[in-house]
Amino acid sequence: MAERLSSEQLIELEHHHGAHNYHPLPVVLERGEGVYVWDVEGKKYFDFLSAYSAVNQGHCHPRIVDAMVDQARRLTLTSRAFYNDSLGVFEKYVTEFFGYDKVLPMNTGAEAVETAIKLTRKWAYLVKGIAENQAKIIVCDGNFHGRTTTIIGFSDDPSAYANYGPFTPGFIRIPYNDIPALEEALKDPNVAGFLVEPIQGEAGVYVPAEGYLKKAFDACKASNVLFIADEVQTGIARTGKLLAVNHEDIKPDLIILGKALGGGVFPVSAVLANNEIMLTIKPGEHGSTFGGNPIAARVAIAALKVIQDENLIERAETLGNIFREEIRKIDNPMIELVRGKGLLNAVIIKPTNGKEAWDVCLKMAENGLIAKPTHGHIIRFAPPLVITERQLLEAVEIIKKSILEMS
Ligand code: IF1
Repeated sequence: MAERLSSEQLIELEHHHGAHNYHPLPVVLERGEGVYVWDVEGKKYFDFLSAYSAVNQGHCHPRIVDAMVDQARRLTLTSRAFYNDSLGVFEKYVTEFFGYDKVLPMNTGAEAVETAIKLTRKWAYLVKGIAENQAKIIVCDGNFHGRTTTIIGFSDDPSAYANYGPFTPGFIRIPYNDIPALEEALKDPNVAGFLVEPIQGEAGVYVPAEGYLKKAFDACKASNVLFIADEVQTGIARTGKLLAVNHEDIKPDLIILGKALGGGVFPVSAVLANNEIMLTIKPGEHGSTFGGNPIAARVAIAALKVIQDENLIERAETLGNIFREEIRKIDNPMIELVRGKGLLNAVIIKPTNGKEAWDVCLKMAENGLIAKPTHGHIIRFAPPLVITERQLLEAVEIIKKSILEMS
């Protein structure tokens, strides 16, 4: 039996042998099931991060794990040089599930965002008729779309872009949730697309004003500009609708999916679009070794079936309302406000007595719930959507207890 290493020993291994590109909470996990995870010492926690919304269906969902294992025993990877018996089945399923003509499968969210950028530029030159290399894409302050050099190039977060230049040209950044700023930017005839998160996750679950998405969509359509929704984090039922854009009456030209499309077990991402946009890319003009592989295809079908069969959209809506209502009842100066949609929520923590969000997260971990701060003073709370009301209320008690123990 291999020697069991302690949390401290495992943390030391990562510190010594791994890049220091993260600063994790000092919790070392070894098992996950549904809403729970266990550390190597056997301590049980509620997972309230869900791997940043990639584990919407709960840890190690049996149907999704079975789909992965069954396929892995039969055929794992063919590349796209040949056909296989899974990709077309997935493509039919996912395009009908979301209501688009076609899908371009990739692996990570950033790859899907890059794919959407390339599709938008192809469409700009081949359909809209913008002059070669002049296409521009509008993005928003506070955006987070991934970590590639092109994507960080249009970020306004120094920790994302500092000392990584030079960057890809062709992006215009405007304030989020600001229609006049968008209308002004849309006057540029070389604008091809508007890339936006329906709710800004990393920015601290920034929910735009009611009607913002519809007004933005209409403004884009009036200027023959593509509306590109990044639903990598907000999609797949997380905000109480199948897609966060479904809270308003719009149909984006491109939908970017990732994270929970892979059911928390396998990297699966995709871009959905109709033929006029999707067919601008011809054979050999874009691709990926693992994009659309048989395991990803079978896992994604199972991941979406679980969303449907277990009514996770309605559950996120109902339990999200309960969560925000219960947190708002906590009468404590550390809790400035709670905001979100469905089970994508964030609590703004007011530093008090020298304690801040990080300290609250350490205390919650002690009390059996893991979550992580973003931008210093905001704690994101995003449990797997399979959480029950009783479990949610139990978790709220842990949050309340931890806050009260802070002061
Ligand atoms: C990290 C943040 C969240 C995303 C949206 C694309 C991607 C992401 C809206 C790229 C990824 C992840 C990345 C991960 C932490 C997490 C994150 F804090 F970084 F910003 F969720 F808010 N679009 N978000 O949220 O998808 O390539 O990672 O599969 O980089 O630390 P990816």
